[in-house]
Amino acid sequence: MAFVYNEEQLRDVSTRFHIYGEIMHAEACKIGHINETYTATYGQGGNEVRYIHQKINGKVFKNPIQVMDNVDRVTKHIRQKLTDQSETDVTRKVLVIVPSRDGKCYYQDEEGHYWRTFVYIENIRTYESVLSSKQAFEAGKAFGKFVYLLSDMKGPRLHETIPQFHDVRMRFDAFINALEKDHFNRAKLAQKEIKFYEQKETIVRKLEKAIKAGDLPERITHNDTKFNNVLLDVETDEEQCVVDLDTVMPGNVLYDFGDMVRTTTSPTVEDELDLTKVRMRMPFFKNLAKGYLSGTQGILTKKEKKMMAFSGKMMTFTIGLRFLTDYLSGDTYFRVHRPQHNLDRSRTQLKLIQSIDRQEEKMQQFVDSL
Ligand code: GN1
Ligand code: MG
Repeated sequence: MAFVYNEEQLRDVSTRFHIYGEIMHAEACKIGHINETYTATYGQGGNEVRYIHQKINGKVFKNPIQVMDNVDRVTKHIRQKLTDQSETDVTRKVLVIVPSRDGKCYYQDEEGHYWRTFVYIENIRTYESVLSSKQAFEAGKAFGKFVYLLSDMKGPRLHETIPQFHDVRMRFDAFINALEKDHFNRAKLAQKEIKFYEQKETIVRKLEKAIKAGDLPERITHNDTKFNNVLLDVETDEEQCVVDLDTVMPGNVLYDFGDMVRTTTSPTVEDELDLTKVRMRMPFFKNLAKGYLSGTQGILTKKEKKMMAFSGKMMTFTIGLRFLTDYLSGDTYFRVHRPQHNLDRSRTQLKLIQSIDRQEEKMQQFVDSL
C-alpha cells in the first residue's frame, strides 16, 4: 500500500545529514515500488536547494550497509572517470551521496531503518513511458555508458544486494511454489496468465544454457534499467544521469538491455489496462540498440550481442513472472495501488512478450547489422 508521509520524522532525518541549511518542505515521490523517496527543499545561505532523502526498504534490502557500500564505490569510480575525461557538470552526471553527521553514507533511525541522502539534480525530467525514439536512444546510451564506465573498476567483487535477483530459474520456481500454495485463493482469477507463464519456461532454459556455456561474461550491471531511472535534461531531452543504484552488482548485460526493451519500446506504462496499446515498436528498439552500443563503446562480445533481442523477452518475462508471483502471494513485495494491480502488471508484460515474440528475428537482424 502507499506509504504515509510523516513530516516530523522527515524533519528529524533532515538534521542527521551533512546539510547546512534548514528543511522548508518536502514532497513524497510516488514513483518506485520499493523505497520511500522524498524531495526536500532547504533554505541554505539565502538560496533554496534541494536534496533527495530516501528510506531504504529493509524487507527487500536485507543489508542496507552493503547497498550503500556498492553505491559509494560505484559513484566514486564514475565520478573519477568523468573528471579524468574533463567532463563538466559532473554533479549532474553521477549521483552525489551526502554523508551523515558522523561521516557515513547512511543514517540509521531509532526504529532501525536506514536513510540516505543525495544531491537533487535540477532541470531534469523522468518519464514513465517514452515519448520519442530519441528518448529510447538516450536511455540506451545512458545505461550503456554506465556499464562501460564500470568495466575497469578495481577492488573486491560488489555485494549481491539481493541474492539471485535476476535468476530466472529461481523466479520460476518461486512462481510454481506460490501457485501450488495459492494461499489467497487467487489462482482461479489468473488462469490465462498462469498458463501463459508456465508455457514460457523455454525462456528460462535458453538463458540457463547460455550462462552455463560461458556466453555471458560477468560485468557490473545496473539491473534495474527502467526508463524512469534515467534523468533527461528538460531542455535538450539528453540523458544526464542514471539513478536507483541499489541493485548495481555483478550481472550480465542482458539484464540491463532487456529491461530497457521492456520499458522503452511500448507506448504504454507498465500497468496499462488497455492491452490493445501494448506493443514493441521497431523504430524505438532500433534507437535503443544504437544508443546502447554507442554507450558501451565496443566492449560487448559477439555472443552478448547475439542475445540482445532475446533479452527483451527474457526480462519482460522475468518481471511479469515476479508480478504474477506477488499477486498469488498476497502483494507483499511490489507496492500496489489497487486490488489486482500486480495481476494487471503481469498481463501487460504478457502482451509485450507476445509482441516481441512476433518480431524477435527482425530485432536481432537489426542488432547484427550494427
Ligand atoms: C522495482 O522500485 P522500482 O520501480 O525501481 C524492482 C525492479 C522491477 C520494477 C518493476 C529492487 O523497481 O526489479 O523491475 O520494480 N526493484 C526491486 O517496475 O525489486
Ligand atoms: Mg529500483
